[in-house]
Amino acid sequence: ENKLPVVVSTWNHGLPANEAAWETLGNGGYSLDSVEAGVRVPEGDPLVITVGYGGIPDAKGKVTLDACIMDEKGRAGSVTYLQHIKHPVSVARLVMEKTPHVMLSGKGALEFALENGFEKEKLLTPGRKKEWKKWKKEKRGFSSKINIENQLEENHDTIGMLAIDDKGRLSGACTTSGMGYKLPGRVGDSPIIGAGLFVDGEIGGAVATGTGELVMKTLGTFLVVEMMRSGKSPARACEEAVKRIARKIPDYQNHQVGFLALNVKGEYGAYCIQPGFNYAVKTASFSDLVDAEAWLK
Ligand code: SD4
Repeated sequence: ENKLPVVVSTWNHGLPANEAAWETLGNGGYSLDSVEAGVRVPEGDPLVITVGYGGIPDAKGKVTLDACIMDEKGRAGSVTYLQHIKHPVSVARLVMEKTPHVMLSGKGALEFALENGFEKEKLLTPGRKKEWKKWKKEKRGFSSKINIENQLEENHDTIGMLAIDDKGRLSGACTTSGMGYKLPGRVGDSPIIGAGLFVDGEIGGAVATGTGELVMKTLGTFLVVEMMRSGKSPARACEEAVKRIARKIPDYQNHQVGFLALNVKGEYGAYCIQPGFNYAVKTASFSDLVDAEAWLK
């Protein structure tokens, strides 16, 4: 039985994102086009408060975005600290395809986007602005710790997406507004190749979500792909990356990190620190949300 194509992506907002990806993937299209189209859905949705337009701002009230993309040939593009652009993943793709570089940051990334026809938009929505003002007034400060009661401060909803098309080409994308109320200038794991996303077209790919600092310190998705290279299933490879965090980072119990992986056979799996991380899967015969296994029960 042919398992391809397959698309997987993080969290509930992965469901509509997968649907958008499937328009390409289900019609014999290229996985790179499908992941870009897929993650553009939460980027453009103001109700998704952790990605793109309508994302939670930094401590100064600025929405600053991180995104990256990687294809089956190992090509990669990334933007960090990008402001005013609704679809950072598409800018990341242009960095990959039109420049000799991998990563553009801040003002340079914005200039590059504007020169390539992207429009400057206001990304801070009235709702997010109101909450940011309240946060400032209450002097609550920044916390990346897991907070089950207050979803707004939990901040764990980056979208990472991996897809393999019917020709066996595997691509991935990751895009986020980062941790809410972060220090201005902070960049997380999401735009860093090998941290928030890694793809090896001969093996598989992985994406990360959660407290980016933990993922950056362990180069989580690179590790997941290397574990799959050495023969582990996607879920067991993700488990190894979570265990690495547990071994190396003293207060990891206060944080959430989830890894999601897909291999070139179309097999997928996930693992996270805390219960509560889920992901969306779509194949020709299946579309649903799946709860990831957790290290802490
Ligand atoms: C970051 N990993 O910037 C991102 C945050 C997030 O789901 O929301 N992840 O650290």
